[in-house]
Amino acid sequence: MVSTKTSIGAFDFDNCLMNAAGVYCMTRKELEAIESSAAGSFVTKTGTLEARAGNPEPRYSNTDWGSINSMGLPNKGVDYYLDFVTELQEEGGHKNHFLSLVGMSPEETHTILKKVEASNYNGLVELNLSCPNVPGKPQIAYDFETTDAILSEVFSYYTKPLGIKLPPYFDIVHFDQAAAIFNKYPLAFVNSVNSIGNGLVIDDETVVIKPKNGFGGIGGDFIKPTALANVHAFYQRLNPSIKIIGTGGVKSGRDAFEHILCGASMVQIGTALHKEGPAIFERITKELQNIMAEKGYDSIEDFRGKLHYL
Ligand code: YRO
Repeated sequence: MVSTKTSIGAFDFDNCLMNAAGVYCMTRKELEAIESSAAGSFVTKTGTLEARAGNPEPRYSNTDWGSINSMGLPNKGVDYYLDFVTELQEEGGHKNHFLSLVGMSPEETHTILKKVEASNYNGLVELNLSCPNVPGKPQIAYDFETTDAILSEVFSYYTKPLGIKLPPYFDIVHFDQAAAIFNKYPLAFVNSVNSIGNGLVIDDETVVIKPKNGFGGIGGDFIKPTALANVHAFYQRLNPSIKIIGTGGVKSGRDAFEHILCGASMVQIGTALHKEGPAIFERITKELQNIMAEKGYDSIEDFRGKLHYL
């Protein structure tokens, strides 16, 4: 039988497929549904220091090809998610998990990470770098000076396994510059990609989501080529100790196979999970296993990163 097991740092997972942050991960109930599905793990909705209601609805819309969202970071506050993953850790016998978090400012990010450092939670943390810094500046991950400063500060006090969630980059020089910064730090992983920012979807003559006059992050079919390029660009550039999580445009076993071929050790599902629900993990796992069996691969390490070039 072919296996889709994987690992990130010291953490093992029976399956490389899991949810992407923001989808099916707001409440304990949703997280429990991922936990009891065929997924290998879950990541929580990005938690901020205080709970947030997020933007006015409608703030998420499905399209034929994917989705657009401007949720505005609704979440129950980082303590809610930290308490839950710590509870599961201490109970034992559960999967390993990812706690996603970010502050509404670099100061708040450090406050949260110091809280996690001081807690009993020893699992993985995913720091969402697609977040506001100061008005008039781009999101943190598009401001390399700020990214470097935040990571430098974080690793002066944070000793537990930490990775970063990245927006897509679109220029080779940006891949080079970003990777040079990430390679300075003991990151457990980078996760590429968050939604492609600030798209606009129109139905007849009207936008489909209320916030930002309809502008929002794009997910689904159109983002797969961008996601694969980001996964492979970082796979080519990062220290081998920094694992890659591939996210973007995954709705079939073939899509997951391509992310792994580009170097992904774990593959996350967002838009398609939102459409199909947690039963998607069993379907895509079977599809991936079938492709692997046809090709004679026993484990994802047999083909991970082994993309062929012309
Ligand atoms: O709107 C969101 O909560 C959201 N949507 C995404 O597609 N990606 C994200 O990282 C987030 C949270 C962060 C932010 C976009 C609100 C700054």
